[in-house]
Amino acid sequence: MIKLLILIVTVLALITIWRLIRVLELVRELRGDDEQITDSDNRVNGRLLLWFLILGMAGMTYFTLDAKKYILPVAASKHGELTDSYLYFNFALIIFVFFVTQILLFYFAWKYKHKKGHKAYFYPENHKLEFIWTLIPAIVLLSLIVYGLKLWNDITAPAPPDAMVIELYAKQFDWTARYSGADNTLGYSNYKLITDDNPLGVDAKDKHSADDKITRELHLPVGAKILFKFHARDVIHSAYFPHLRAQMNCVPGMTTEFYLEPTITTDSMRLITKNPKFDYILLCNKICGVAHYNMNMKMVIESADDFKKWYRDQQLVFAGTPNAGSPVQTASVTDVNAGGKNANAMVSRQ
Ligand SMILES: [Cu+2]
Repeated sequence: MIKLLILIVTVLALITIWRLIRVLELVRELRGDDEQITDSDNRVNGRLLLWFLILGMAGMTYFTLDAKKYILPVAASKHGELTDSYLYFNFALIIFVFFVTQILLFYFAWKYKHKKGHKAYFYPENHKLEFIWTLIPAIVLLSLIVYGLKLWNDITAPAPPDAMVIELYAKQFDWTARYSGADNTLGYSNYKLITDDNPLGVDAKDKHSADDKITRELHLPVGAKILFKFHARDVIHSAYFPHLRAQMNCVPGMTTEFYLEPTITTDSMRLITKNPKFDYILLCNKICGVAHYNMNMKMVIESADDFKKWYRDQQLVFAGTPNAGSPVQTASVTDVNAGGKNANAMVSRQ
């Protein structure tokens, strides 16, 4: 109620000011003043522009520095350090150009305000000047684009063959990880093989499936080379690792990949962020349905020894089934290939 009253008072005040200005204008007209804007008006406006510059710059600097608390901590992956430095270089450049252009803009508006008897110098063109101010931004932007493309190429380059393969499986509304085990090869999977006991549709017939392990938490050994293979069951999801500066879409019917190397353990990151409760997180970054906001998985980056200990205790994909290693009852991959039109595309051969 108070808010509404404040709003009404503000609107009424604005209307009053507007009407007052109109009255003053009419008085001036009746007096027959033809000089609408005087030198003193220009001086006041010039000074106001300078104050706008100073207060605006101060405010912008203060709020930008204050917003630092919202940005992510240091990147925890090898390529993340590169993308961050590229981003910060861009920020520095933009801020520099912003300050130079805005200071000149408002300074000139103040310095060259209209004075009685002064006439503006007519200066329509200068080809040399135009050439310089076109060439310099063009060179800067081109180098940024070329370097950015090179960076993108490096980030998305194929993973080395010894990278540890982990599947990330997205569905409404959770994540499941599947580790490929000692053979470092994920067993076949197909959506037609999905049952309550086999939520990822892993084919038990495939010999590579035998040592695959399914987990509800994502653990990564620090410094290891990791190749993620992404799958989705229902709609498009997006695997987003904010602290690793990585994101990849998970698309039903196809395998997408992302290669990365984590560089900072959870424990070290807790010290860096001075937050003893800090945890890495994997989020879904595509609005995939009503519980999208809640689609996440805890991620732990730890030493190789701690990882081994944790991994030993994880369940094999077919550990719970009585005939572990035998064909899944619903369908085999051969049936699926014979029956389904697009089934081949759904089978992910690793
Ligand atoms: Cu999702």
